[in-house]
Amino acid sequence: RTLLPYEKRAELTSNQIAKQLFTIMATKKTNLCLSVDLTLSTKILDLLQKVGEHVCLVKTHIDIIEDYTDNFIVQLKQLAQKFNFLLLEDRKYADIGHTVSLQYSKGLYKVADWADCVTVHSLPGEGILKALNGSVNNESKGVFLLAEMSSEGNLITPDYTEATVKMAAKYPELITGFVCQKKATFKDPGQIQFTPGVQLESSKDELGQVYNTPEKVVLENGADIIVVGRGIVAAKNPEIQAVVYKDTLWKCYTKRVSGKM
Ligand code: UP6
Repeated sequence: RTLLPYEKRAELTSNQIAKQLFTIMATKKTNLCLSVDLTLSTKILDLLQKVGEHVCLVKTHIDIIEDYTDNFIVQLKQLAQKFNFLLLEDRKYADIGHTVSLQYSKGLYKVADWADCVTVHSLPGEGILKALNGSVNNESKGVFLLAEMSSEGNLITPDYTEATVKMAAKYPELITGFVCQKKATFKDPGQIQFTPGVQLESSKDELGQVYNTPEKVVLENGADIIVVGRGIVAAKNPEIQAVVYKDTLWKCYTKRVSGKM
């Protein structure tokens, strides 16, 4: 899986969002996902105006925004179109199927209306995937299922990870990939390894987040889309920093698929 180029893998997936993401990555030459963890909509839109061309995917936590309006979504979608990136709402759904289908499509944020894909915990069992599958009908939507986490002391065990990957195999049209840390976690080349916990230097934050370097996550650990939040948004110049991450991560990817490691 990790030696195949993205454009090949676009042909091997059953999920429309994974196909689009592989294609965007190959076209824009970026496997960087920006996690825009800012709490003001204007700040988010300003930042995306500057870095949109450097990312394949923008990850939101819509429920941390303090001045949310529907117009924010209109503008977010315009930027996504202009710069050719997709939108991932990192909601990490974790309830019974019925509740999740409501959380996904109703409420203030109506995530189903605008997010191309969402993150989901496997913890509640298959019902959560059935619920999302049922809510999306024929639309192209995707799910990144959490198989591992980046934070220290998280309670996910190897058995849980394995059962998560097994569960996903029943929903190939819904599953875009896995939020995970390790190459061995899954084999299907049509699915995307989405890896958070990345900064230029390995380190930790004060609340248990663990950071690995681009080299480690892409070359050793098999990451396909790499999530950077504070490494970019808290930098003095986020625009310059986004380019540094984009170039570094892409170099690691090209080295990986060249087989000369
Ligand atoms: N995230 C992780 N680890 C996981 C899953 N998700 O950090 O296992 C998310 C966080 C945050 C982003 O919710 O939005 O990825 C990482 O941000 P950071 O680069 O600023 O630490």
